[in-house]
Amino acid sequence: MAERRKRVFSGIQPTGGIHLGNYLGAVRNWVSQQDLYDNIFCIVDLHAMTLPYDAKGLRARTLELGSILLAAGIDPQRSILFVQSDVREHSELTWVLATLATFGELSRMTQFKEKSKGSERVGAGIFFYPTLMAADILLYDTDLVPVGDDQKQHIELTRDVAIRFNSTFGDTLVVPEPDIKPVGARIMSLEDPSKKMSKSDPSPASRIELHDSPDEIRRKIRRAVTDSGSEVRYDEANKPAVSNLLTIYSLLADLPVSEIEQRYEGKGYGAFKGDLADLIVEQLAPLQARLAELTADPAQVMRIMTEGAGRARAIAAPKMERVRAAIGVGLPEID
Ligand code: ATP
Ligand code: LTN
Repeated sequence: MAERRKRVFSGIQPTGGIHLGNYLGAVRNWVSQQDLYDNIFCIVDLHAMTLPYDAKGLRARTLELGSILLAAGIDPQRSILFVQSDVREHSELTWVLATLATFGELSRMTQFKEKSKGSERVGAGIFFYPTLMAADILLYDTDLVPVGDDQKQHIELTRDVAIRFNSTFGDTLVVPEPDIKPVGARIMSLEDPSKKMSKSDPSPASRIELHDSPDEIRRKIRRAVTDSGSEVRYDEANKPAVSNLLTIYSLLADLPVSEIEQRYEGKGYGAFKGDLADLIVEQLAPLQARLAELTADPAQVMRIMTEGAGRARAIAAPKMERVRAAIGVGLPEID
């Protein structure tokens, strides 16, 4: 008998367009691995509520992100694509997991510490963020979670909570593994190579967005910080900015870094950056063309995601029933 294909689950927040870090660290891998696994991808709108946000624009951003993911190559024939809040079981399981995660564990999350730093009023949502993410993953018997490096700690917590659930209530939840690639899992800011490229960076010049025009892409790459010297060489410790640009080049051109170093030997940063900008423009062009088509047909995108929610619910609802039985809530079954 054929072995069950591994189940992949991952999520992305509708907090704005997506950038080259999201694409190279996560989305591109989701797309390229679609044939290998049984895939579920989720637009996590409930997570987007954990920091102050504009409620009036959230639905539009959710739809836009759906179009971007489809344009990037998520194929509804091979993957389920849906919106988190459409499947109510995510919220229900979050509560259960919140009773198992400890205050100490959640307080130690780097993302919580960073995102709550300096705010006067810290909503409890950002504190419980990892239990919602754990619920996303555990509802679908997920084996593998493809993400960027920044999510590693949240997946560790998910594993710990699943193991705790199983030892308290009996074997119910599948303990997932992270899938973090050795290259591209942490693309850095174009303005400060000590920080990751991020949607929440106030400076748009720090990131390339997937819908940036060719002019914007060329300008951002031209202005991207470089290191002292003029050699195009990979050296994370001494040349973090150039190393980041080399990583981007290598992933987009599908060439080893050593070959790119050779190609630009003695040529300096200018030629390298010009070609890198051309490469980004060229690689994003087909995606942008598909995005324009999908944006013109929102009904199609909505249909795909509504159908995706139905397929997701068909997995999540019976799973939640098993969790309810294991934890003992509700009335006894009569036989
Ligand atoms: P923010 O930086 O504002 O917290 P984000 O850019 O991390 O937001 P998410 O929706 O939280 O966006 O992330 C979606 C996916 O992209 C996750 O798998 C995350 O690990 C990955 N990712 C985010 N930033 C990077 C980056 N700079 N390099 C590689 N992967 C990244
Ligand atoms: N926290 C993730 C987004 C996310 C996610 C998930 C990723 C929410 N739920 C489940 C993988 C699996 C982030 O990228 N910031």
